[in-house]
Amino acid sequence: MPYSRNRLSGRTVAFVLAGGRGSRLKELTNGRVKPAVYFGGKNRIVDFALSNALNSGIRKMAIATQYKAHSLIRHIQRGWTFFRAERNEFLDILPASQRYEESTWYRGTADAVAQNIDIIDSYDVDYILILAGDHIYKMDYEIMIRQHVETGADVTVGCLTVDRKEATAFGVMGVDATDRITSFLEKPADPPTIPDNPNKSLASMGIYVFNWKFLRERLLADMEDPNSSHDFGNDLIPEIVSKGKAQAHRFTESCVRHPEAPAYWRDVGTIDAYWKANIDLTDFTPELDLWDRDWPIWTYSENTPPAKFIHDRPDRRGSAVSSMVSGGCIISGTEIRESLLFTHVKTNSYSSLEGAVVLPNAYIARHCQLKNVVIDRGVHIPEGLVVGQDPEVDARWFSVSPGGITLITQDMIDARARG
Ligand code: ADQ
Ligand code: ADP
Repeated sequence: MPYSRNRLSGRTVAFVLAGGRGSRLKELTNGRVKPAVYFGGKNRIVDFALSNALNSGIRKMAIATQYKAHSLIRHIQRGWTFFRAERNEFLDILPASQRYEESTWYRGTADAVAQNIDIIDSYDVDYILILAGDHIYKMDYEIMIRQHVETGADVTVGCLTVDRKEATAFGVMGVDATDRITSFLEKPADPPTIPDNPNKSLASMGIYVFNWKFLRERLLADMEDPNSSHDFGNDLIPEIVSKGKAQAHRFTESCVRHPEAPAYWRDVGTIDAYWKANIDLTDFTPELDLWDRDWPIWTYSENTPPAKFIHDRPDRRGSAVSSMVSGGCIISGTEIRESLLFTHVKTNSYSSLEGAVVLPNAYIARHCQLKNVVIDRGVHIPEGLVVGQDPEVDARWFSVSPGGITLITQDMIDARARG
C-alpha cells in the first residue's frame, strides 16, 4: 500500500462540481462558468476548492463540467499540473458527455457523479469528497474526512452558521447534541434556526463526504427514480437524513486561518458579493489571507514583468494606494485607490480608479473616472468615460447592481459607442 494511504486524504477522491452557470453573476458568466470567473488578482474561483484539496493531501481529483466549460478547462490544463501519473495521481476533467443516455446531460449534481460511476470505480478509493467549485474559503478536508470515519456516518455534510434571512439560499439543517443531522430542508422559504439564536441558521456548504461504496448504491437507486431531480441537496441528503446516519461537520473545526481571525467562507454569487470579496482583499488586514505560504492558493500564473507605475510629470501621477496591482500592469499617470487590478491591465494619464475590480488585459484610456466598478477581461474603456457618479446615467449602458456596483463588459461599451 503506498505511503499516502496512511492519511485518509490518500484514500479519497475529491469530486468537484463545476457545471452550473452562476447566473446571478450576470454578464460575467456569459462566456464562462462561475468557477472559471477571475478572483483575487491571479486566481479563478475554482482554485480555492482545488487548492484546499491539494493542500489537504488529496492527489486524486475529478471535475465535472457542463455549462460553457472552455475557459475552465483551459485554466485547468494550463495551471493544474501538480499530479504525477507515476504515483497514480490525477485531475480528471469529466465534461457531460451523454454517457448513459443520448438525450440528457448531467441532470443534477448527483447525476454528475452517477454518470461517472465506472470511472470513479477505477480510482480505487474508499471515500469521495464532493465539493462545489464556486466558493471562496480555505479548509483542511483531512479533518472533515477523519470526523466522517470516526463517527461512522453514511454522509458528513460541511456546515456553517449564517444569518437566518440568508439561509433561504442554502440547504438548512437541524442537529442534535452530537451534531447528528435530524432534519434537512433545501432552500426553505422559512428557515429553521439554531436553538440558542433565533437569528441564525445552520447551512450546508454543499460539501459532502461519503464512503464510495455507500454513495455508489444510493446513486444507482436514484438514477432509476422518476420522481428525483438527481440533486444532492434536494434528493439524496434529505433521504439519508431520514433513513440513515447523516452527520454535520462544523467549518470552524477545519477552516484554515490565524487563531484570532474569523472563519472565512464566501459564495461570491452576485456582483455585489463578488465586488466586495475582491475589494476586501485591499483592507489593512483582510479576513481572507492569500499571503499564507503554508496554504497557498495555486493557479495558472502568466509569466509577467512586475507592475510598472509611470509618474513622470506633476500632472501625470501614476500611483496606487490600498490596492493590489498584478504583474504585467502598466499604470501610466492614473491615480488608483482601494482597487484590485488583475494581470496585464494598462491605464493611462489623467484617469482615476476607486473601488475598481479590473479583470486581466483591460485597457483604460485617458481622462476616465471609474468608481465602484467591475470591468470584464479585455474591455477597452474609451477616453473620458465617467462611471459611479450618477447611477441613472450608468444604468443606460451598463449593469448596475442593487448595491450600486457597475459591471462593464465589452458588449456594453460597443452598444454605447453605437448609440
Ligand atoms: P446551490 O448553491 O443551489 O445549492 P447547485 O446549483 O446545486 O448549488 O450547485 C452546486 C455545485 O454543483 C456548483 O458548483 C455548480 O457549478 C455545480 N453544478 C450544478 N449543476 C451541475 C450539473 N448539472 N453538472 C455538474 N455540476 C453542476 C447547493 C446545495 C445546498 C447548499 C449550497 C451551498 O444543494 O444545500 O446549501 O449548495 O452553496
Ligand atoms: P499616457 O497615455 O498615460 O499618457 P503612454 O501610453 O504614452 O501614457 O505611456 C506612458 C509611459 O508608459 C511610456 O513612456 C512608457 O514608459 C510606459 N509604457 C507604455 N506602454 C508600455 C509598454 N507596452 N511597455 C513598457 N512600457 C510602456
